[in-house]
Amino acid sequence: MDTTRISKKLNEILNDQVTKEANAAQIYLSYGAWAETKGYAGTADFQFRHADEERNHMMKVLKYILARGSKPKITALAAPPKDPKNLEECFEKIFKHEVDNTTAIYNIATAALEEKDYATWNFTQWFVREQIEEETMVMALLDRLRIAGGTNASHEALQYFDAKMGQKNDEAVLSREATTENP
Ligand code: OFO
Repeated sequence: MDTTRISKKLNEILNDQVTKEANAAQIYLSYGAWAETKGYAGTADFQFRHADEERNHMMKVLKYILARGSKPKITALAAPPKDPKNLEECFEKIFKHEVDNTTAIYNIATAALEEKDYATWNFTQWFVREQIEEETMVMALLDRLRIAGGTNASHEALQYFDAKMGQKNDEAVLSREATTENP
């Protein structure tokens, strides 16, 4: 008796997502290594923490495929992109990467809805929220870099930014959690 509870198509795109999350971890790892060699130890910590988060996302999708009675396929990973030129470019590339990942999550949600696979649609909602958080967090970091002077930022400003990255709480506050007392 076949107990598989996801279609072939959804199985494939969920599998692609396992690879995508693992690739994302490689990107953060490689940017972390770049940051540390440039002396940005706090930013490197941030990237390394984030590499772990991406691996956790990979595990969630992998476990979901298993839980729905199918078998995930583990594939080779892509080489990470080349090193950024500076911190601003680093976070711009990360932002683009996150938006690209959001599109991939939306594609899974859309395919799940088309198939009336509400279990998979429900599963994707955790990721939809996670992507809002990640995009919000990176946008805030880009704002801080721009305020510090962008590519013309002084060493002192970059040092301050980097020190904050080391201690940073990586969670962004979602707009749905805002109140008038705590906007
Ligand atoms: Fe997996 O959340 Fe970022 O990409």
